[in-house]
Amino acid sequence: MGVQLLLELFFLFIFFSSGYNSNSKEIFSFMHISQKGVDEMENYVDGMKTFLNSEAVDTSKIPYKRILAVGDIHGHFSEFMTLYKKLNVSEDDLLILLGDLIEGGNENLSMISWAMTENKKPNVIVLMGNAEDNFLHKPKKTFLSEELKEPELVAQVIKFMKNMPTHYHIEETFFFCHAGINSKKPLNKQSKNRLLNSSKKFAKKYFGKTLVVVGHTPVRKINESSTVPVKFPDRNVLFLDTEIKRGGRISCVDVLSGQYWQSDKIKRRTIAFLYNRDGEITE
Ligand SMILES: [Mn+2]
Repeated sequence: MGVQLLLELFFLFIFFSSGYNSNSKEIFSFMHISQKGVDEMENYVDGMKTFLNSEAVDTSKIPYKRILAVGDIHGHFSEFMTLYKKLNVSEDDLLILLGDLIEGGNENLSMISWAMTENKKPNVIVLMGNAEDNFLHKPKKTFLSEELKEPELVAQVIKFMKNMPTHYHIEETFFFCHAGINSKKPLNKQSKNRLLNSSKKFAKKYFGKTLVVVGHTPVRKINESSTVPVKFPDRNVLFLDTEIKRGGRISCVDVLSGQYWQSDKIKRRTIAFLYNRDGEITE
């Protein structure tokens, strides 16, 4: 007997044992859950429901269906694409990449080119990580210089990286940056260094009501056994780096629902696609 069938029997049991007093909306929600199956039911970040239901959170003014925050990608464009396809991003969604798009894998140019093209859309935001900042200060031979032979394209990439914002604020509810903050300072007065390089320590000292959403610190450093996004216990901080570089995955959380999705793990290290200067895929 499959898990799916067991699950449906379970919900049928709950449904009938709950009696016939339920209104039609509740009946629908039971059927909805049983159809979606066990995977999607489990894919919610622990503690996010509590955060979103707290009195301090007002998402009524936010004009998006989903706010999708994506953690560290580190040059793994093919794996990022396996995640991106699952997301079915539409114009009603806001997509935020939390930085560290490069350094680690060998699809840095593909990743940056994709980001440069997508960034032109009003509902896509690409934040700077310490990897982009490092590259701007001392470009390394092992990385983009190998892939980037055309000086014009190099110039475009550098210009794009220089203009990457370091953080993004949505109302008083959400604050996005690559690594973290100085908890003693207001969110709109943070230094670039803190935003890009903070260690996990900031989370303990942060008592704000705004949810701070970051990558950079691997989730296993927050919770040793975790391979999925983690909300810091009793604090409004969400960690998203599930370590694609070290056998993990790339993660995305919809901060309006707490639902998350993950990429495939790394299968092979080849360049699957290259984007040309017009943002078109070339094989
Ligand atoms: Mn980082």
